[in-house]
Amino acid sequence: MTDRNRLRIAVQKSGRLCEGSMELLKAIGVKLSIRDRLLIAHATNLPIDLLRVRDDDIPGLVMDGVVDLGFIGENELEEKMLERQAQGKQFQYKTLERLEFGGCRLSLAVPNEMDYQNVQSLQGKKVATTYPFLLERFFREQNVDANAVMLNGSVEVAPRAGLADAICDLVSTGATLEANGLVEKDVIFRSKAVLIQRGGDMPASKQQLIDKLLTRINGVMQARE
Ligand code: PRT
Ligand code: ZN
Repeated sequence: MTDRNRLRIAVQKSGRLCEGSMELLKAIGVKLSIRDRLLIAHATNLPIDLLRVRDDDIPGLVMDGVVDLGFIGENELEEKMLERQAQGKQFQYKTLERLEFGGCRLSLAVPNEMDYQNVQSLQGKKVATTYPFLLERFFREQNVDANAVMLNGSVEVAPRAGLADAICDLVSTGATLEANGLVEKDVIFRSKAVLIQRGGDMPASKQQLIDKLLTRINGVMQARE
């Protein structure tokens, strides 16, 4: 069981944000005893519990106030915010710090052979993505009438598989696009990992601990500049 008086922080259990989040926690002096299969890890020197989950779950856990803080990519956070807005659900949170890891961009990419002038070239086309809300917002802003096709994985093979005409996916080095015969055309969102806090009142003791962690994070980030 967890104690509600302890600060609860959600981190990605494994994946691209895991190492950066865990390294930062270590650098600011949070000592953790992690047992690989367990969802919860306790800090041994501070009243902090870590919830180790899939990154997709983190924005919701913070917005529902289930955890106090979360490390998450802005892409996932903004998508969840738009999704909740569309559903009329609450999406309160506060960004405490933009971090120096997890950098990537959400980009439109098309097959090498496609005649693409600008985003208007996608009029009436199908675009595969894991981020339909971010993509549809971009299409609305650009006055393009195109269809977002939701895929949770293998987005980059969708055009070859005949599922879509183009894709909108996260890119960091560009190697995945190139390996799949795709060219990056428009960046629709730039993302980094952020540390977010839930909305609502925070007990004074927890807020003091958050402030202490933030001061240390700023110190670590300055030292790394
Ligand atoms: O299991 P879980 O749900 O927790 O993890 P996940 O598989 O959903 O996420 P994960 O670990 O892949 O990514 C977590 C977060 O890392 C993303 O939400 C982004 O904020 C950030 N991030 C940074 C990236 C990338 N860079 C990235 N390159 N997320 C995914 N990619 C993928 C991209 O989707 C594509 O398949 O990497 C491929 C492209 O990489 P390049 O280098 O070939 O361009
Ligand atoms: Zn995920």
